[in-house]
Amino acid sequence: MSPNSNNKVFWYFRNIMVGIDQLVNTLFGGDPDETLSSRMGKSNCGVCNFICKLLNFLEPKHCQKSIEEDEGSKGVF
Ligand SMILES: [Ca+2]
Repeated sequence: MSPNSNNKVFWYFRNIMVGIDQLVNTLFGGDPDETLSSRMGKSNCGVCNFICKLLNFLEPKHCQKSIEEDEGSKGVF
């Protein structure tokens, strides 16, 4: 899915949210190219599993579907 003239406003705000998401992941020591959902989907930590379960109410299997296999190598922690 990519932006077109009919939904540019949607994509504008979606892109801002992804940017904020990746900034927060970076602040927590993660790869700046990876979203928190992808990182939590790969992780098995208790807090991550809890947050992913909450996100499942918004979108089923959100964290699993968000996993970016090619990202994460630049994370510090
Ligand atoms: Ca990415």
